Amino acid sequence: REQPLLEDDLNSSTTAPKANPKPLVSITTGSISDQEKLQDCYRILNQLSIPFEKRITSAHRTPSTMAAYGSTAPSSSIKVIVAAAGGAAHLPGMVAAFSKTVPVIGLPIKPTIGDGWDSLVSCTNMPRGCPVLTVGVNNATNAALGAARILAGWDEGVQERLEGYVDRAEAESLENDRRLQE
Ligand code: RP5
Repeated sequence: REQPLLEDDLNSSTTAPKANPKPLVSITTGSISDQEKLQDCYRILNQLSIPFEKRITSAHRTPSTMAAYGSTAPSSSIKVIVAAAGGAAHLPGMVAAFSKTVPVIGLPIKPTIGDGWDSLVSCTNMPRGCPVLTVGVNNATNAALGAARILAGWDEGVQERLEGYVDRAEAESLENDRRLQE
């Protein structure tokens, strides 16, 4: 797992987030068994002070709940959905179908059988008209940063904190390069 970034940048933020804000990002997994793979996503959203909610809505076990979840998203505070599932990963596509206008980031989870290719193509091979913006298998970091980039388009506070995160990551990489050459 990556080391935490951004603590100093958060402290220097001039656009403070509100206390107890409504969630801007909703993260749904298909199963409780996916939760351990989502930890980097939760950590980064917390670092960026982006309010989010966690759900478990299964396209197969709780299809009615999943449909209601997707259908009500456009009229809620939610601006981005991260949908994570493994194997027969129908959840991201079905949530995208029901939510109609909300950007859905698909996070393919590596299943217990296979390397996650099935999860990946389940997210990417959507029919025209119903996009799932897909990150790499188990790449919860990029799911969080992708959501942050979408929000940064209209939220100056998120933009500021995300810039801090990216700048810190660049500084860390340059420092690693310098140490390697010592
Ligand atoms: C998918 O099936 C879930 O997203 C999970 O990745 C996979 C296996 O689920 P469990 O059988 O572990 O609950 O729906």
